[in-house]
Amino acid sequence: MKKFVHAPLSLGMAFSLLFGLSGLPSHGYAAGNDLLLNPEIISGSTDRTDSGAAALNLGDNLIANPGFEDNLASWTNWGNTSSVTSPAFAGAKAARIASGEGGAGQIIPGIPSGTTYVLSGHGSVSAGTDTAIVGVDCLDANNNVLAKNTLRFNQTLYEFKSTAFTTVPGTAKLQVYIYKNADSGANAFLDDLSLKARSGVQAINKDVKAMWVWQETTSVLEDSAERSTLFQFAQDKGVNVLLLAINKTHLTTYNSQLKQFISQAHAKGIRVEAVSGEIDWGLTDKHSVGLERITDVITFNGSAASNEKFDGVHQDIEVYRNKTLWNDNKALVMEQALAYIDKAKALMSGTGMTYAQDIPRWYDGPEYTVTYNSVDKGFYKHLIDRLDWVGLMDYTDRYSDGQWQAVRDAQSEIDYAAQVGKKITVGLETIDPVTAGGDSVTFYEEGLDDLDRALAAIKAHYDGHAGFGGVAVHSYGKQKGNAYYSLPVKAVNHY
Ligand SMILES: [Ca+2]
Ligand SMILES: [Ca+2]
Repeated sequence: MKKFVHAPLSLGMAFSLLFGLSGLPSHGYAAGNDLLLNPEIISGSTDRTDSGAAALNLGDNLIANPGFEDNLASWTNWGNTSSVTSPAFAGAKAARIASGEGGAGQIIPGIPSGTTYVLSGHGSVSAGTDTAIVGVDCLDANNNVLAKNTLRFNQTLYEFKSTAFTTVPGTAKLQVYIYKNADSGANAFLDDLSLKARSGVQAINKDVKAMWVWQETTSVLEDSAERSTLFQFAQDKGVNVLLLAINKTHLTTYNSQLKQFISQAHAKGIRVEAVSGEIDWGLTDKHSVGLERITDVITFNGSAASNEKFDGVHQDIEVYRNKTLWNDNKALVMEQALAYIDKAKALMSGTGMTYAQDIPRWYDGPEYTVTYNSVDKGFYKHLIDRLDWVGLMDYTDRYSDGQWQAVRDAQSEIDYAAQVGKKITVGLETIDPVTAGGDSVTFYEEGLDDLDRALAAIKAHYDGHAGFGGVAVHSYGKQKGNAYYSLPVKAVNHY
């Protein structure tokens, strides 16, 4: 049963708890920055959604009829394959490969060599002794197979998997296929497949899948095995934006490791943003603390080669959590939080990085309006106006009336973002219910199957919406064992 609890738990709360429990240091503080005292710099009016850095994207889906909604149209049936209505992952239909060996394929011509593609899809089996496979072969002009890449599924509920590969020399075509060996005679199910060309580093657009990484930063900088584990996990889950918690030590003591980490991520098409934030950084007397962190990142980027630079600064400053001040005078707190962003944007101007913050899903409520710069409107609108993009903490596992609540709760923010040329990235929560502040906040008990359905529903609902900047998952959580990294395929299925 879902609890219908209004629980505005924050990233920061989870962050503080995680750091507190792990005994890791919080962010270092230091004195203010004189740059910000120059009023000419504090314009706050310049919108820069395009950082000017290598901004990249995925191409169109090259697979025809990728969700089997048109049965097996465009697919060549290699045997034992049909379309079924249950279990479908998305839409009304999926492909089933019945007991015995079988599969279906399609050939995509006009493929250059040396190009990177991302293959992803959802798969399941009727018995875990069998394996459902989605594959893509590099073919030469004569249909000889030059290289193979596969995704393998062994769970009885749908899983999402992803991999990236680069076409080998001589490639002229790709053959994408679904397949099952004879094995145990179980059924394999495949749905919602995708094959897209990738170039450069992920931009903030509908193809984003972001993931916050909090307490693992030091270990992934120090330990090559931990770093490989993170990169492999990102590839498997299709994560192409890492929101990496960064403190002063990471920028200085681990300077060379951090540069190496970023360049390795970029080589995989992954965007990397430097995350920091405390709840009081939005208050006037603490503005200098948050701004100093931005300056530290700008300094770091200034000493880095082009492929070693952060792509953005991302701050998690949830001013509503200054509870006494917030309850006493919300308008004042909101004004100070907006003034902070104006200073931050001025500081970021010309750096080539984006500036983003995370906001809770309920900021669009009618009680959160404020007059700022003589304009009276919703706090969330003022925020979206100023930020290059926004991570929406759309933390609810609720499903009713045929839709995920998270889809509905992102609508007004995404609609407004489209009006002002910004992007909203819709985040879901996976950390344990105790840390999250309630089981209805997180997909922890529901597991991967429901999480992936909710993520897919968000992408499907907002596909093509100008204000949609993809999805996000909070958070990696390997070190604590309480979040995405260790999320089971299914604990309790609420769907
Ligand atoms: Ca489908
Ligand atoms: Ca839950």
